[in-house]
Amino acid sequence: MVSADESLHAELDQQPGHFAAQRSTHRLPAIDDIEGEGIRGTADGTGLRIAVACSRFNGHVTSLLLTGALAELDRSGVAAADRTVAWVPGAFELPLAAMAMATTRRYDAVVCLGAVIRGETSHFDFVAGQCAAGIQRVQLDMELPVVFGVLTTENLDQALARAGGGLGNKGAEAATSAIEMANLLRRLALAGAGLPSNSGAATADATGNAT
Ligand code: INI
Repeated sequence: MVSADESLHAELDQQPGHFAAQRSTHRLPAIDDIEGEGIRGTADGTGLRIAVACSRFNGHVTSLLLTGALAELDRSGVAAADRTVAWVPGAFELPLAAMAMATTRRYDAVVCLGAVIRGETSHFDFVAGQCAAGIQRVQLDMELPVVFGVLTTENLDQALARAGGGLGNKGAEAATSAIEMANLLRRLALAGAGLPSNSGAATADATGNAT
């Protein structure tokens, strides 16, 4: 049985230059494979400073997300000295840790990693909902990319599939998104499109590269 997601990818793969290269490890298309007009954040992490907040709850899943995220930061050129990993008890605590790290203005983006797996109570809904809302709030309030690398699944198998199993690694995707958004914000600032108060973040030259 082919899922709607898989058939969408199959359809997009028919288009020249689109998507196929990145499918084996990521479910996001590679930024370089998107054609046409528009301002984009590059996938180059050189010079970027990235914070990661990771939940200990469901740690056998979140440690896989973290491994994926760190490997992706390495691959993208983010130096080990330019990243910080902070552990929190559960996904509910991710927004506060993200806020604390964003407040330092030392980072170009924050990646939040967690795994909320539905149990038999409504706890899942509160934890997942407040985690997502809190992360979005930090991102908008702090005018800094704060990426939602939190799995919200019905069961453990679904979580493992998205933590380096058959459906890629959401932690790696989150790292990719953080780099892209950090670079995009630099370019938008250069283009005069706003976020003037984010002055504590690293500066960039006309290409969006770190200076
Ligand atoms: N935290 C998670 O990260 N994932 C879960 O699946 C989860 N469930 O299901 O309970 C969970 N709960 C803990 C929560 O995040 C807080 O740490 C706790 O409530 C203390 O504030």
